Amino acid sequence: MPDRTLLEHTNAGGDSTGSSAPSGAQFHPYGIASAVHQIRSPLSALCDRSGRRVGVLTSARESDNDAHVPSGTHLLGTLPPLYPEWLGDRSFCEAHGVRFPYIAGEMANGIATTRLVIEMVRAGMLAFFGAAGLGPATVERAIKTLHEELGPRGPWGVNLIHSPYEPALEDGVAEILLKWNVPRISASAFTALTPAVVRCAASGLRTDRQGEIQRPRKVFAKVSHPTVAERFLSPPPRDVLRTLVDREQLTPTEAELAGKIPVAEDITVEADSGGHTDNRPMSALLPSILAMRDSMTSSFGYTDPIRIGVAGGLGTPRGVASAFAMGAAYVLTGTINQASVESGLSEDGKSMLAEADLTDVTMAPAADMFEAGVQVQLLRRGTLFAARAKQLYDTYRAYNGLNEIPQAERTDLERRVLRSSLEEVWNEVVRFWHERDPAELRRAENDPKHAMALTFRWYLGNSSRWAIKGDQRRRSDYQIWCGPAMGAFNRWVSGSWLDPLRNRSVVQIARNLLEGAAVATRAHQIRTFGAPLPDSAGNYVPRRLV
Ligand code: FMN
Repeated sequence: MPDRTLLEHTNAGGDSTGSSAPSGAQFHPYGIASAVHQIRSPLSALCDRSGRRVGVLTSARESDNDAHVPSGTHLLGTLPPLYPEWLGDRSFCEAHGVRFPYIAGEMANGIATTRLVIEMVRAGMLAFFGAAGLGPATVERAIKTLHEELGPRGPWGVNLIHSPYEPALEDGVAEILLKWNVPRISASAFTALTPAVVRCAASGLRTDRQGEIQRPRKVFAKVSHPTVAERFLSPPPRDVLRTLVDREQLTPTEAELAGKIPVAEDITVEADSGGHTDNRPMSALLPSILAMRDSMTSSFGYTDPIRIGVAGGLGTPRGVASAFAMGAAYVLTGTINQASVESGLSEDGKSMLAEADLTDVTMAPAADMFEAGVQVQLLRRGTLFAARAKQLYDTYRAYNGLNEIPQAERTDLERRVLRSSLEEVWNEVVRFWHERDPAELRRAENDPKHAMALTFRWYLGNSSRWAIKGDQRRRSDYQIWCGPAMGAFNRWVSGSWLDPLRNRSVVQIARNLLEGAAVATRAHQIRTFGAPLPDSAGNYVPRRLV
């Protein structure tokens, strides 16, 4: 456990007011720890005459430190003020008109609500509305709200998720994003570049008077694999551009300009995260993609910077600090925002997340790519969803149709998992797909295995909705996407101001993470001078930040 007394003492030194009480030289570990938290003041490292004791001196101005070096000590070096705003790549804040290099990521089915996006943008951060899984009409309503509340050009965005099984849906959402000229689009789950995502990146491209290519909107790409990163770091494939010109969805000029620039200039590298994830460690993935960015920038001769951000596993200030230290231009969080006041998840679901520890997560079959065996990471504690979804997947693998399932297994599925007869579920499946895409039903008529997949996907799709609605009758079936960041976050905030769910606004979560990341960064800087820091000096206790 961190030393709370020390933390309360040290936290008192730095806050968002920018206070910078001048103080004398500190050689005692507790005094040094206190100086660590005065991140907005310059800090000098000193050495005594023996050359063995290292201490620090903080003051309002860097020049003061030079003037006040106590006799008998000499200056090792001076650190400038450190603001959370400066942790990432300055070009990120400039390009997107935000104060902080921080994004609240999209969460499907509107769990990342319009309210969540609005709060983040008003606090100087970027956020994406969770459009995946929603019908085009709902997505359009949300865009209208964001337009009205935040203006047409504000730093808000919407997710465009690749839908390999429903290409018409992907095209339909892209059409709406373009119709409303949504200023930022987060493209995710793409393995190859589809016409929909290329159209979003290229439509409206033009040159200004200086001949520079101007983008009317910015596409972010979320990637967890180097080959996908490579596609977004390249100009779009020629054949896709040609198709779009033939369909009159791009002009020849737009296609020509698109051929000179990368599809995306903001690439979010996603490590082990909640929801869809390859469970890759950030420390392996990020350096590889940073190197790829550098070599592709040089080989294509790009002149504008390409920013690489990081998502996955971020739930503590030290985690965020490590992402920036590794070279992330910005950070993006997901899981921890699902338990925020503004999230669309039910209060019941949020309270389950608040109980989660690091290892209370598991992988289970995904609703959208069930047949392909794709899995998502989700909460294990307090719900039996993962075990039940795996049972459905095993059954799907074992038989060619519902009729082949032996009676005992069928009864077990109906009683324990579906809690409905297979016939009742099938009737609901027919109603749903009749509205959404009747072609699925036609396919199921001729393919009993597909009919079985649709039936089982009924459970996987509804289990998310039960969690969102907080349907107590199906509590043990809640499907709540969640990564290890949740447990890390809960441990960090335990007993602090951010512990109660009512205080976990998405903005306070972000501001505290960034403030704490600046403290952790400062502690690291001071450590490199050889100052005797107490172990917990870089810890930060959450508080209400204004
Ligand atoms: N990412 C997407 O690109 N599209 C989504 O629809 C989507 N839905 C999500 C829903 C939930 C409940 C969660 C927890 C994550 C979702 N994500 C989605 C991923 C997040 O946007 C973000 O990239 C990820 O959560 C970051 O990792 P973390 O969970 O460790 O914070």
